[in-house]
Amino acid sequence: MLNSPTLSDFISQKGYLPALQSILLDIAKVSVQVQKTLLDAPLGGMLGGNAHVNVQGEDQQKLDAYADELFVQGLLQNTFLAGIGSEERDDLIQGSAQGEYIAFFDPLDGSSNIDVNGSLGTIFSVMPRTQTGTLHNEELLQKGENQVLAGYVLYGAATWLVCSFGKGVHTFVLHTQTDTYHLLHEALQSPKSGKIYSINEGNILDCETPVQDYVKNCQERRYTARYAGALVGDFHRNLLKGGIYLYPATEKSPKGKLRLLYEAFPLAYIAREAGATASNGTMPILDITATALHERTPLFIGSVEMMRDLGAHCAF
Ligand code: AHM
Ligand code: MG
Repeated sequence: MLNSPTLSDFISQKGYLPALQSILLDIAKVSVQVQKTLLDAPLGGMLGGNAHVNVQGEDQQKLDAYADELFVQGLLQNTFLAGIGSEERDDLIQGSAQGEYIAFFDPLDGSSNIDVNGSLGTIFSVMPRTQTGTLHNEELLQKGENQVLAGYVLYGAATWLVCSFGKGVHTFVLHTQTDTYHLLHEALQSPKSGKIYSINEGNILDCETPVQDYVKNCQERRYTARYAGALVGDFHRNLLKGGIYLYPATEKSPKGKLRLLYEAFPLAYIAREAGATASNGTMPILDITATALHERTPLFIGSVEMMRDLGAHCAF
């Protein structure tokens, strides 16, 4: 398998825009640091909270803050980036005024898995700028379809980097002896249908009736329920095997829990490029125009036939 191309060689051979190649390679480089940090975290006193509540109103974990710092510092050096938006930061961070792109991050997704050695992830999205000079907040108010690069890193039993430049989805696996990612799948296609549904069923009584009906339908069909409490892991499994992930609006989170710019947009982009699809229950995720950095959205994402079945129960 080590004969397969490295991430760097592969994206260079594909001829993607040099600026985007450079941004992705920097993300990959930081993800290796994050992976090493995760491996040593339990013995290094890095588990648990840091007594800080982030802008989301969520208890920040030490590793949330650490991963955020690694990505922000690592990516701010990239002069193609005019700024960075992160789940852990209140506002956009200014980068190079000459930069032509903005990067959005969920530096460490699945925070509730940190202390139990469950799977974790990093989600990233890159958008072009709409103005020049100093980065303005209104530049993040773009549609998901404007993304030019998106993906995620899954820190599981192995570390995978999954990305798309808008021409198919490619997966890479980290070789830990050399700290290099190597190609595993080129132009990955997700199954058109599947039998896995992923939802926090503890919330089911707080979901709208069409979502309850759909989940009941999955149970009647004897589908398999799988929910890790970590979006990247759940999405990745369903992408490979065929399945659907649902995080609807609930009484507790009337606008949904997940964030549009750095969770829903990038995963919807990957889904589209792999032949799957994503919706907020009313419209395709990639057609939504963001209105704020930390905007939340309901998210339904997965295999096209399962999404079609869900549509029979919901208004989309
Ligand atoms: P995080 O980015 O702070 O980790 O929150 C997002 C996570 C997702 O990874 C996961 O799918 C979801 O929240 C789980 O939420 P819940 O515990 O409500 O089921
Ligand atoms: Mg997250």
